[in-house]
Parts: sequence; C-alpha cells; structure tokens
Amino acid sequence: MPYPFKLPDLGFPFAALEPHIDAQTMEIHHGKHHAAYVNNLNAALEKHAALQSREVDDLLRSISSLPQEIQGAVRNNGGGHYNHSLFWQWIAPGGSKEPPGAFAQAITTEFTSIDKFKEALTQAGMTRFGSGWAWLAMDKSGKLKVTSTPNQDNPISEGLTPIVGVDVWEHAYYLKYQNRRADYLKAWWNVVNWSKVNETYEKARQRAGTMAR
Ligand code: MN3
Repeated sequence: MPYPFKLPDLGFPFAALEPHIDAQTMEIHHGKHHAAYVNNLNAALEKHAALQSREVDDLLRSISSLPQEIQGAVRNNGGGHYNHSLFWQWIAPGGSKEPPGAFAQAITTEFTSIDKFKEALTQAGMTRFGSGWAWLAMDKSGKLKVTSTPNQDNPISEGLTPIVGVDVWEHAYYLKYQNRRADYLKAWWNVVNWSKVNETYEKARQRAGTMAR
C-alpha cells in the first residue's frame, strides 16, 4: 500500500510470543519504533506527490534516483517500515518447526543442513556491529545466501530478495535480554513462522525463474 503508509496490524497479541519475546518489547517495537518509521516516511514524502503512488519496496530499490534531500529519510524510515512489516509476518506464536518441502531442500543444498543454516544466520546477526539485520536472501539466479545489513537497509537495495530476516537492533531484545544478543537470537528461532517464510521463498523462486528464462 502506498502513501500515506500505515502501521500494519501485528496479527497476534503482544504477549503471544512469550516467553521468547516479551510483551513489552513487542508493544514498544510495534507501537513506537515501527510507528515512528511510518510517520517519518510519510513526512518525507509529504511534499513529493510524484512519489506518493509508489510502494515502499519500489522506493527502496531505487533510492539513488530519489530527490537527494529525502534519500536518507526514505532509506532509514522506508527501510524501517518495510523491514518491520516483513518481520512481523515471519514470526508467529508457537512458530512452526522447520522449513517445509522444496525450501528445506534448497537450504540443505546451500548450507548442508538446516542447523548449519541456522548457525550461519545467527552468526550474521552476532557479527553485525551495532544496529542492523541478518538475512536469508535470494539472488537473481535463485541462489540463497546469508547476509546482513546495517541500520534499516534491506537486501532489495542490493538487488536481492529477502526470504527471512531477524532484527538485531537492541530495541528488539534489550528489555528482556539486555546485552545478550545470542540469547535473543536463540529464542527467536522458536517463533519463526516457517510457513510464511516458505511462502516468501516460493514467490521469490517463481520470480527468479521467470527472470532466468
Ligand atoms: Mn526493530
């Protein structure tokens, strides 16, 4: 949905991810942090009517073509809005055990096992200095790779499609885990919504297949 951008519903109660992610963190993360990205993105586009029909992912794919005075605001706040809109969908109460079917096979092919993939993504999150995200992303040829980005950058700005990502900003975990990012990441695996992640993967794979033809 284009401008004015709106804060999407979380899809579940704030407390639904307990004990892995606590209710207060979810309430502030969604209702304050994500809401601020939405408000700031809308403010940045307020005087740019020609950009208001564009979806946020479209804006993020072409940041360098935007008016220079709003590039930073779109990158940070558009990225924040887009990243969190995806992030809420990739987590769910109770999660789901493992990636299904063809997706599991693709992960195993690339990383040798699901556990090795989880290690790689966790490592990417642990080694992201300061604030940012760790991602599983697909390149244009359909190949999966683990990557990480600073701040609210998203892999789509580098021509990749995010399949799943984890927020490693301190605001995502500090109230419950303080400085223990490793404990947060370990807990986060318990709430990953693999059926939604698989859906993201299938869509990206179809797109990569179309482009390869
Ligand atoms: Mn966040």
